[in-house]
Amino acid sequence: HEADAFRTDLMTITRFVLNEQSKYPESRGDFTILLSNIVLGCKFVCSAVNKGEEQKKLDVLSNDVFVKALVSSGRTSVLVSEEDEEATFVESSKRGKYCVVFDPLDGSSNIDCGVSIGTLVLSTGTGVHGFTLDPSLGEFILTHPDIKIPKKGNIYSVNEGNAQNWDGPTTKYVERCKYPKDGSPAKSLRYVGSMVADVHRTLLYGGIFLYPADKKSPNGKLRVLYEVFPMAFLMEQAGGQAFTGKKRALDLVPKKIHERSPIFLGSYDDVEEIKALYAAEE
Ligand code: AHM
Ligand code: MG
Repeated sequence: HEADAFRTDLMTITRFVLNEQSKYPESRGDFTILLSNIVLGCKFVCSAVNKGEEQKKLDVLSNDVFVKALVSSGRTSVLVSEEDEEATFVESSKRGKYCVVFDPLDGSSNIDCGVSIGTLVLSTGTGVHGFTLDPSLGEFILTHPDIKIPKKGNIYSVNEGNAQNWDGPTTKYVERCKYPKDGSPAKSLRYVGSMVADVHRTLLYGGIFLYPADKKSPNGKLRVLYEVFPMAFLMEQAGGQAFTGKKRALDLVPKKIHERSPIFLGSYDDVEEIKALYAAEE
């Protein structure tokens, strides 16, 4: 049966990346080795979360595991973690060619109440592919090949508690989500408060995720290197868009490692609408 063939032909994340790698004759497998160490970190986070480690410890533990796994891969030269003030420069005997920037565990305020905090989807520039950890196998298996975000969605996702401090275009956009002028149905609001979970839902169901600038945080909250860039890259690879309020998010050039930026990302048409509102302001 076709279904059985699919169930028994397991596409692990390592097999997937080796397949991709074989398309580039000059590649030497460095990325595959790097990724298998990242995957180890992801498995650790999963097991620690399931054991019910408390939040504080889990952040620190996850960061330690990622840093050690990445250094020991022998494929990295600079590590920049959301958890560490300074970048880590790998000692020369273990140095490789990759620079890795990461947030070891996103949405940590959600840990203690068991709300979702982690997903792993992968893009190496040839679409977005979703892998699910099968705990009995201890392997990430390809479950969502070539994810494409719906062109338009009916969900908006934002922390509305900040509404009193928003700028004009954001206020107008959210108002339109609730009271559409063109006769279309109002959008639904969904906000987990873990960016990984909110963006994951946006990828699969469509819609828009916003973390705008506001009077209290003129640069927004989310960090360019670990939150804005990776999610913007995934969105574009899935056929959506990511906008900062001024420009395409991937055109940002950060000046410091922990820099923040406002972000609007999601379905192509929904992001077009917010872009138009910002353009009208100028
Ligand atoms: P954190 O680094 O404290 O975990 O903050 C990052 C998280 C994101 O996952 C999420 O999108 C955002 O903060 C939610 O912020 P807020 O609570 O202001 O809505
Ligand atoms: Mg984070």
